[in-house]
This record gives sequence, structure tokens and C-alpha cells, in this order.
Amino acid sequence: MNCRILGVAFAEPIGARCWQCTKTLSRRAVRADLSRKAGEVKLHLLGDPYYGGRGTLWGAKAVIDRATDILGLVDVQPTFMPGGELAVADGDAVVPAINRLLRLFDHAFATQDWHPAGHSSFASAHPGRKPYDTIEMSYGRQVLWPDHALQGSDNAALHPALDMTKVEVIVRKGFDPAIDSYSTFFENDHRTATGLDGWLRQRGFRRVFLAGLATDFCVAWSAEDAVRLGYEVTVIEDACRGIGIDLGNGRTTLDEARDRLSGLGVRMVKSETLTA
Ligand code: VGL
Ligand code: ZN
Repeated sequence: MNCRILGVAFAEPIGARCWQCTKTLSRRAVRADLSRKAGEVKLHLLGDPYYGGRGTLWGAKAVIDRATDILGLVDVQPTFMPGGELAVADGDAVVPAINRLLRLFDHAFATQDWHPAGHSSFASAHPGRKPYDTIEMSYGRQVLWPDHALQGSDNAALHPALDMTKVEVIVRKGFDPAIDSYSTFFENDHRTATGLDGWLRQRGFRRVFLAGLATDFCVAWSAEDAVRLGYEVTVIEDACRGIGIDLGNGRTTLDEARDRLSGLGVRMVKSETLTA
């Protein structure tokens, strides 16, 4: 991965790690790079531009490699948007954000939540239970949802305003009546594969960028599996929206998801930090 600086750079490196290529850099190395005033200065990004902390290089952007990077569009379906069955607040805002991001990429894939009627993740399939209750399934804990993403329904289609030009594969998931599937790589038993890993590998993709719905469920679970499968993973937060179930301890599923992702080394960035 090449690191490139666009515009003005400011650095205060203290044995910092480049967040793109993860090399630890010495102050001297960085100064030497900065002093080279070439049109395209090769430099490392110290710190995450999103958080803007100590060591941030202002003006630094991560460069999309159009050949080996891919943008994954997670569950961009009206069923997860205002007016839908499992509405995520402001969920429709991801559509224009994703359409802008797609200009940076040559390749994209999309996922589509695709449940049969009476799916075991629906609260309505469990007498006495209500949406957002949690139950124990054979494969672990499962949140129960309102009926959503019904196969063939208009609200389960990919959003009609989504630019599908660069989408090369659509992965449907959640069609097994007995098991839910948040991740685009494995069903919730963490064993049954969707086949996407093989597709990405055979096509030579190394870095997966994710956007869509919902940050704390299908996006987070996809990101976690992608890291474990060996991809470099970036979640583009302003092109995602989360559900944020209150966990009763002052935290939400969004807080928990963010902690899990940063613990695994998933980058969480804003669209504006990316360039092609
Ligand atoms: C999702 C809950 C149930 C998601 C899908 O797309 O995040 N969440 N089904
Ligand atoms: Zn679902």
C-alpha cells in the first residue's frame, strides 16, 4: 500500500504507526519525507485522520487502490429505512453517501437480507416474544426482530436510487428459515459460509471497505469476519447508520460494536478521508 499526501502536511510523530501500512515510523524518517517537495510526496499517515489526534497529518488521505480494493454495500434496502419494517434512524442517508463513494472504486459488491416468511429471527415466530427481545438459539444468542426483508417484497429490493453500475456480485443471506445471517461471510453459526470469501480471494481483492446498514449488526459482523479472514477492513462511518439497541448499562449495541471493531484493527473513517 502506498501512502500519499495530498495538500498540506503537518506531523508530530512519536514512533507513530502509519494507519494505512501499519509501519512504525521514526521522527527522522518522517521529516526527511516531508522535506522532499516533490509533486507527489510519498509519506505515511500518522494517526487516524478521522480522530484527528496527536500525530495526525492534516490533509492526508487514504488512497483507494482501484484494482485490489472493493466497496461492500451492506443491506441498502428500504426495509431498513424510515417507513420500512425494521427502520434504522436516518437509514436512507446512506444512499447518496454511497453513490458518492462509488466514484472512488472500480469494484463493488452488495448484500441483501432475504428472509422467508416466518423466519426464526422474527419475534412473530416466537409466541410471547416481542421485537428486540433476545433468545438463545442452537447457535447462540439471537436478537428477535420485527418481520423484515421479506423475499420478493418491494422493501427487500436494493434501494432503487442506489447506483448499481459497479456492483459485480450480490450476496443474499438469511434465507435459511432456521438461522439468521448478519455477516456477509458467515451465517450466525459462524460456520456456514456464504461463498463471498472465495469470490473476493479469487478476484484478488485485499482490502474491503464497508458501508450501509446497520452499523452495529450486518456491517459490524461483516467487518469482524473480514478481518478474521485476513482482509484489511475499513468501515466508512458516515455512509452507515446503526440501530443502537439500549443495553441497559448506559451503552448501546453501537458502542459495543465500535469497541469490538477497533479491538480487531478495523479502521473507522469518514468518506472525506478517502481519495482515488
Ligand atoms: C440487519 C437485523 C436483522 C442488518 C438485518 O442489516 O443489520 N439487522 N437483519
Ligand atoms: Zn434480517
